[in-house]
Amino acid sequence: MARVFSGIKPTGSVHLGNLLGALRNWVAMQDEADAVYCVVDLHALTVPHDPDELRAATRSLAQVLFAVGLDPDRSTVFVQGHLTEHAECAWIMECTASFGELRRMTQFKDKSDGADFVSGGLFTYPALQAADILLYDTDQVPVGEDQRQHIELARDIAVRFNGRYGETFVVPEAVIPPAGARVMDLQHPENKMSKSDDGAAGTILLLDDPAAIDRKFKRAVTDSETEVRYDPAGKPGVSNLLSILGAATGRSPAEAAVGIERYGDLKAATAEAVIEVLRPVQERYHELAADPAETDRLLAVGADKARAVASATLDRVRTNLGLLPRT
Ligand code: ATP
Ligand code: LTN
Repeated sequence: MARVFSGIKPTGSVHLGNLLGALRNWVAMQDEADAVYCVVDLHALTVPHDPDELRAATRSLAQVLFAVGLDPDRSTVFVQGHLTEHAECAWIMECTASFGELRRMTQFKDKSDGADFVSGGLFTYPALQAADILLYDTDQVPVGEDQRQHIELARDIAVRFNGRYGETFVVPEAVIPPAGARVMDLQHPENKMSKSDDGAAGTILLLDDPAAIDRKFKRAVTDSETEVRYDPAGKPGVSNLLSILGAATGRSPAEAAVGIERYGDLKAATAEAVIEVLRPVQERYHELAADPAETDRLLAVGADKARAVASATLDRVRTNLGLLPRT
């Protein structure tokens, strides 16, 4: 069975784009692959943060992952900072990547441009991500298009390390979902729905109540025509609603359009479908949130499973690198 690994950062709130574009796929892969999923809290340290908020966001994101259907018996779900192996391996990855490679990462350029404080960690972020992936002998990494460059770097690091020190790492590949899996902002349908627009009218949060969801869809931007038709270039707002309605009801956007004549009906149908998709997720989330000790227990089980794999890989890495064995 192929090993699949992916990670999600505990910053901002999980939204409908994360669910339909990524997390649903994570759930589906539990049955097809040996799936390992990680809440990457160490990656959240690259920018200044509040410790209480990080602690709460990390646990809450884990609860979201369990609530959407990740099953600790069928996959491994853990918190990156619970293992020492990730930070240790990241140093070795930093010494295997070149300065030039790290400097070419567009996410670093985007996030550092104009920032008051740029941490060293923001620069070496992709080396930690390579450690995440390579520690698990990962075959496939499901991510959004924006992460492709980081996965390419992880591949290059694996190939270089294997060439210098002998076969050590599996060379992973990115699995990018089709463009249809992209959920756009309801107010600015030319941009993807994003965590960075937390709370904004264009973002449906996973924990929004039905009234908020209804209101956000009612106010969604459409266009001055009246025809309900799937045409992402010509009608981005209407097409986004059709994609969401289709994804929420297991149909294509064009199928979702059948029988809907007016924009008002499209908005109402989409809101209803999204509310129905989110209802059971929210119920499970609130149950889990009421019992944080149970979440922590599940995460401890996940960390033990993850450590068994990661520590074996890291032992191999240390030996092949020529680090003196610990006795
Ligand atoms: P930010 O806005 O801070 O970049 P984000 O909302 O893009 O955050 P990430 O943590 O970068 O969220 O992404 C988690 C996963 O969700 C990734 O696999 C990403 O591709 C996916 N994802 C994020 N936004 C969308 C979207 N609008 N549509 C589909 N998938 C998305
Ligand atoms: N950088 C990713 C999150 C991430 C990740 C990973 C994804 C950290 N480590 C390993 C896949 C595999 C992001 O910002 N979405």
